[in-house]
Amino acid sequence: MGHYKSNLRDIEFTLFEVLGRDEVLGHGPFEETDGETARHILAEVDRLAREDIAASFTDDDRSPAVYDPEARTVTVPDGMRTAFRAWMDSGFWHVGLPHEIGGQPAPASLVWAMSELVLGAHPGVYLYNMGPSFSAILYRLATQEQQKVARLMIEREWNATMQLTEPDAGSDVGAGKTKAFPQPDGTWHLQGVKRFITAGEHDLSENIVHLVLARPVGVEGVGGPGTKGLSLFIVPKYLFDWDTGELGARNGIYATNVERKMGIKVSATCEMTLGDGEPCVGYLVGEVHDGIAQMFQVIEQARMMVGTKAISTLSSGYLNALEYAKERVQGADLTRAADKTAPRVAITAHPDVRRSLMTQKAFAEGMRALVLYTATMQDRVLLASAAGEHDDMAERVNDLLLPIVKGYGSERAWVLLGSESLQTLGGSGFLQDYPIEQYVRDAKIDTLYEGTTAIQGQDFFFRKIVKDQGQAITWLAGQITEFVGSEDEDGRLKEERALLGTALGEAQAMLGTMFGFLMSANPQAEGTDVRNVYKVGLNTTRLLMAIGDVVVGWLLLRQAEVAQRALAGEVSDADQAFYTGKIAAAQWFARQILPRLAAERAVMDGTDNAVMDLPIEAF
Ligand code: ST9
Repeated sequence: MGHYKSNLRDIEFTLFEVLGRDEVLGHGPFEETDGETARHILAEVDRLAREDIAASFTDDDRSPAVYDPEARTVTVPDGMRTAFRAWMDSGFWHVGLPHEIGGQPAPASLVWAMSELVLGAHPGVYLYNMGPSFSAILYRLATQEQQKVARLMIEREWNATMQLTEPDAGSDVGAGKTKAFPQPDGTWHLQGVKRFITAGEHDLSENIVHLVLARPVGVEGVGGPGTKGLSLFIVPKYLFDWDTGELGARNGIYATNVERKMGIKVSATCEMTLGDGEPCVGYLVGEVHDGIAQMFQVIEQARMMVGTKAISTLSSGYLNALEYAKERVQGADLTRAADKTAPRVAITAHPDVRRSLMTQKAFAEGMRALVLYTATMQDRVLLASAAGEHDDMAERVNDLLLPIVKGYGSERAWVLLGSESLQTLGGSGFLQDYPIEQYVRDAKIDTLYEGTTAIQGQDFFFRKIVKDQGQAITWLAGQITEFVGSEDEDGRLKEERALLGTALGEAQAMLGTMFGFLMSANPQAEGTDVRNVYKVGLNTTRLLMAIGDVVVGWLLLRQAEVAQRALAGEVSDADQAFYTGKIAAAQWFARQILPRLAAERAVMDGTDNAVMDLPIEAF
């Protein structure tokens, strides 16, 4: 048995029974992907993920990609090559891409469900396969001529990278120094060094299309300071014939180092040097110098991907822990602890193990629902766009939820993997005989790349709530309030609804406190102190986590309600257990997790600037 334990039953339950995806599958732009096809795809991807894709996950960690500093090349291990090939040959990566570039349009919810399976089985396969999703974004942003590049990326299976980060420009992308010099033929020559570039160099595809942010030089009106002065360029590894895709000269962009990392070791994290001694040719994306906004279309996909990866890893971590716990016999039942002759029991009999397993289950399944619910907002956006309309609220709610998926999802997953999933195995969890130590190492990056948790917290409050003037958060709170006020069939979830209502109230009060801090920092108002903005900054991550808990608690209860209805009818033994577990997980979360928000609120209420006033020497 491979390391990866998927949960297709829960994916299908969430997609079809809870989120009603049959309503969109097979309709409008998704005509060729109906419900039956979607189920078939999921079953096939699930099998492929567990068997072929997961096969080299461990070996690829132990013998990662090899960098040759002389040739400046990266060779991936054979296992990775085989797993990657299995995914490419399956053709399923076409699902969700537009027709115009050779794809099969499908709802984003289906695509993210598929993504969960691949990311859980072997994140490296996904990280070396950014070409398709980036080509779809490029197609949207490109000129007609450049759209040929997007098509070639699909046709010839070219990989892609996103290049923002530099040695002195990490979270602060606007500090980037890479320059772009205009050329008489309309191209640009780029010069600079990019850092932490995922899959920047490798031997899995004949060409790599790098999407690079750089600052134009010597052109009036563009190239100013900060993120707004950045433009986006297509920078291929090999120049090519834009009509046939035939490769030409090597372009001046090289991997000049590959990092040694704690996790996801198979994914080559490269330092890229551009235009050092030979020209690095780039093509401005579209006809506008609007690099940061363009790049954020890529970043949004990537943030969703990171959250999905983390959550998928937690789910497999939980299921591995569960399997171990069912088999591991240790100690007597607590009721007979004093009796040294009492029979030894499986550790699932021990209360603390039960606590841990149910906590893992509730978070893993609740956060899966969070990912898929967020994806339904993307479905709405796609449907509206196909009808020539614009679903403003779906866009806003998707934007609001992205930092929760990424920031909250990765934090909760990484902590739970270490503190609960690995812990369930006791000392064995620390061994490389089991996959969880690798999961912990591989999942840590999810709280870091694509914007750290601190960045997600700031994005959530300042951009997705304040700049949005609270529109999306008000809509979402309205949905939750409506649910709290409704009744389930037999009143079994009454107490949990009330707990959700209380937690929502705590979160709303926290939001009020944050606005209070912000207003008291307004330099334009009288009697304020600009340093009060620190009080906001001290609490943005807390708010993100609190609202994440409320949304997950709500989605779990929605699932429980569906399970309750199903149990009222005839169900198989397997479904009886499944639905019973869904209700139990929702109740557990409502009773064990949501009440903690009261403490978070109290901590926030008591915020002062003492820690900011402290001289740094006192730390
Ligand atoms: C990295 C590599 O870490 C990791 C590789 C992972 C691999 C990726 C794989 C991807 C796979 C994808 C799979 C797809 C699957 C298929 C799916 C198909 C369905 N939202 O606030 P301002 C824009 S890479 C949107 O003033 P500062 C906006 O244009 C490195 N846009 O910021 C805005 O203008 P305006 C990752 C946003 O103070 C402008 O930026 N690095 C958003 O100038 C300026 O905004 C990072 O993630 C947003 N949330 O700069 C950087 N935010 O306001 C982290 C900003 O007029 N740092 N814009 O609209 C940050 O995010 C900073 O907050 C900052 C600050 C750079 C934005």
